[in-house]
Amino acid sequence: MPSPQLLVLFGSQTGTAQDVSERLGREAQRRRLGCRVRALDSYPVVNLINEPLVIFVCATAGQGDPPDNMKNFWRFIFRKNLPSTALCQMDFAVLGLGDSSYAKFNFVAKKLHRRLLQLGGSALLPVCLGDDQHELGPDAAVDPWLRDLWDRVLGLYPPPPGLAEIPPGVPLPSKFTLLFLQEAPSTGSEGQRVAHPGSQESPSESKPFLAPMISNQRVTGPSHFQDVRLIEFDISGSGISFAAGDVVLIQPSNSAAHVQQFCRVLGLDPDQLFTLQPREPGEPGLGHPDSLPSPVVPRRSFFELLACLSLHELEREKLLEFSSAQGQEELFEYCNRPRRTILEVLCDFPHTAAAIPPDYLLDLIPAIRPRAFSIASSLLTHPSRLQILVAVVQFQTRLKEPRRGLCSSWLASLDPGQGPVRVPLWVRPGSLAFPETPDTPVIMVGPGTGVAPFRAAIQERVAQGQTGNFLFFGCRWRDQDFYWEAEWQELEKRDCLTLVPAFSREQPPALFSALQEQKVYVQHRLRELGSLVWELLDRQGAYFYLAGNAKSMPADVSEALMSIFQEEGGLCSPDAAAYLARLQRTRRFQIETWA
Ligand code: 2AM
Repeated sequence: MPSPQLLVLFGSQTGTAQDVSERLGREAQRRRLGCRVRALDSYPVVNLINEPLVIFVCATAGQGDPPDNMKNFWRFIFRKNLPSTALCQMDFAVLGLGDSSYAKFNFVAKKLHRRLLQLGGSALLPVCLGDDQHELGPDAAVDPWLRDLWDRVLGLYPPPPGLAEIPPGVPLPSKFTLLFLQEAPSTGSEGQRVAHPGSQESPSESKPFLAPMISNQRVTGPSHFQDVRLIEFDISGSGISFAAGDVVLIQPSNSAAHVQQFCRVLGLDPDQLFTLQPREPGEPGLGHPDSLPSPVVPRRSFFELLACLSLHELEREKLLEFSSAQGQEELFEYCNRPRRTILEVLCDFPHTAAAIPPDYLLDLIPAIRPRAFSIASSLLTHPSRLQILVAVVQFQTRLKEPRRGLCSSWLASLDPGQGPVRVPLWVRPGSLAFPETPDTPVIMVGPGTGVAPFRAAIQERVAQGQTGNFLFFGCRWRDQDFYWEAEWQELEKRDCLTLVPAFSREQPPALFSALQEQKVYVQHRLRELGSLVWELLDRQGAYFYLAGNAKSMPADVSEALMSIFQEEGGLCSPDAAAYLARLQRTRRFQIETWA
């Protein structure tokens, strides 16, 4: 094993940072450098003091936050008592992945770079600022940075004499070995991977709880454009507990139709059980083809490996083009823009697909990531139950076949009326926290499925006798997508809730089609009730919450608040901005948005 061993540590939210890290691992292997690739939180951070060479690959999530799988590392590395020489033996480089349309662009990578310098580390290169907004995606910044990185690393640690680089067209050995099975393992890895009712441990990603689905009900009217589901799970005996604002993570599966198609294109027998065993300990293994991941947009690394494995001249040529630096624009047009799935790409390269050695499947295709949903019910009103509100994601691209969200479509397809259905899930704290005092008012703004966490909060607060619950809810039509209307009315009758609805499409049709601004949104209702909002915030110390679709709604609502502060509070514009910033700093203004 060549020395020193390179360590690549990643913090990844959507999988891009992991993908780039794995690419680094492959490039190291081609250069005959020993390399380990690990998620930051699965690496024992105290061992960093012995590492000579570390590349950190970090995404920045939402509002400048570190991704979930580096949160523990993040807390540790910023401890005040770490000596300034802690990492003086380490050469490091930080590769950031971010989105320049967010204010805190690559915040995590920049802050980490500074911190590693403070702790005595030596930077091999300036921090790399990968940008999702770049028309060629993050690779536009990552490619040249990686070239510089390898120059620096090989300058410091030249490869052993006589060992040439493995050229790009030659496949690296697969990370897994294939083992055919006669029958499903009863106590194998799959059996141990689920949390059993009554177990002491609370369910987690490595041990999800298989929750029985109790109901799956469409809550939008028949003529509504969107299929939205209220889904209820039984969590009795799971050890799962949660409070308002928490989120549930759900591990979806591929649809049976996709699995069948996948097996067909690859020439796999769907009834043949096999397992892929990691050559190195620490890699996850998978069993039945049902577990194979599917509709995600394949990345460049996928094309690189596919090109190496292809035996068909024409297909190989095209795949090589897609995996080259010059081919990135074309790859973007082919793959990212229409959001083509791995399965569709495999169908486009049938000769290559049919010849993929099965032991390469997990090198080629990433595991399906769990999806997070705001919990929409409270244990105080629905003991042993967990409810979510799911909009079934469906959109049209230039491809004829409509694009479907993997998790929401899978959930929608499950019908507990036809027989028992179990869904792997676990919960984690969300970013919303509600005041515990009995009479602090809360103003909640949640258009569409953004109302989900507020239903949990309202149920919890009403059950605890907390007063001052104000909900601004936005939907298109009173009779199509007004979730939980009867429940809200009941609470209003009991004086437990003030509901302010905003119907965006109930204006006279002539006016509506002529004037977009005739739409009534939650921010319009906020402005209308500006003096009440100001009174609640400024005099009564209210908390303000915002949840929902991340597009322009959060900015529009913040703008409405700013004008309320000016009109009702008499503040000038900079003071209104400072007022809003103070609310955010003191956690009296909290946001949870999703794409
Ligand atoms: P629309 O679809 O009629 O434009 C839930 O999706 C509700 O949020 C719908 O009534 C939707 O209206 C509305 N909505 C869309 N964009 C919004 C924005 N920028 N701010 C507030 N509400 C918005």
